[in-house]
Amino acid sequence: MDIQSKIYIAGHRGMVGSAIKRNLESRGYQNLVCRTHSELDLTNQQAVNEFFKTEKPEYVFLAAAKVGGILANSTYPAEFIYQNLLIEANIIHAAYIHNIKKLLFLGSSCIYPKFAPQPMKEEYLLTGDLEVTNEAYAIAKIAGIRLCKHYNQQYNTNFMSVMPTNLYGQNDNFNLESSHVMPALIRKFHEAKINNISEIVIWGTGSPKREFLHVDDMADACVHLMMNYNASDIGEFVNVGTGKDITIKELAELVGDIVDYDGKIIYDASKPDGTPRKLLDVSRLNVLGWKAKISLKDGIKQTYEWYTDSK
Ligand code: GFB
Repeated sequence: MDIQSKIYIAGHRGMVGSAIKRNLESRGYQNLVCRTHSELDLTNQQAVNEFFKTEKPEYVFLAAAKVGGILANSTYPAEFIYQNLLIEANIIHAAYIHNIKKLLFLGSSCIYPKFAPQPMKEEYLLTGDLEVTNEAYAIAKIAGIRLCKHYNQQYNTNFMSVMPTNLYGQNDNFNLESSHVMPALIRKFHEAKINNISEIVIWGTGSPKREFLHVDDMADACVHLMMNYNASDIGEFVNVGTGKDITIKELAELVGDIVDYDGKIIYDASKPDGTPRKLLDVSRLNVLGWKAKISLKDGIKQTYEWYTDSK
């Protein structure tokens, strides 16, 4: 990928796509192609083909997806599987038809079995049953990985996949019904603090463990892999995470400290916990020369500042 390369970022307005765009721009890449949802509907095969035919991108970051937290995933499984399958199939097939030089597909750590041994190595894919709350999304993401693998196998394409752990950062979704836990906690603590509310309610038991990676680190890993490797160098896909996890209770206490809220935390066990633990084994990524740089504390501080500034 040289500095003049024409690069398409699918999903450039989302949390991950916008971070990839910032990262590429900071490295001097200027020939970036982006389309908003209203300009290009990625679930429309004909529109996607027309776009690739006209624009002829050389490199593709496939960061467009329908995403959400545990409640959105379990309430709208049909939308999660249908939309994600269409987006992936349309872009990956068009990338093949139009001879794209390299594509990077973003999956998710929920592709692993619910009770996979921890930390989870890439080879644990499809070794057990999935977590029910996000099975639909996980199946779509597994299909994306296998599309890349089988197009490489049959057509000799250069399509790579990465599996991010739970991400957070600027441009995240802070809607309490559809968000992931990090933005939900930042918002709940902030609103409780400014409205002098003495207790906040968070979902589940607080005992599940999660690994959190700042989206600027995620974007940096994606660009590092695109710049330096081909699909044949990295195995079927690469996990991207920090290698460290914490309980939701510990996370709530940390966010409470950063927001400076000293009220009580109540756990609503009628809400789902989801998978008990999902910690990625990041040794393959480390061997490929990349490690996370942003500490959890700094990342949450930065996200909290962004959230209050953007209001
Ligand atoms: O981030 P989250 O929605 O998704 O929830 P998953 C993580 C944990 O935080 C769960 C708890 O145990 C939740 O019960 N939690 C506590 C909360 N309070 C809240 C709250 O106010 N909001 C939310 N959202 N959670 C998602 C998958 O799973 O992870 C997706 O559904 C995707 O498919 C994504 O893979 C990365 O980590 O459980």
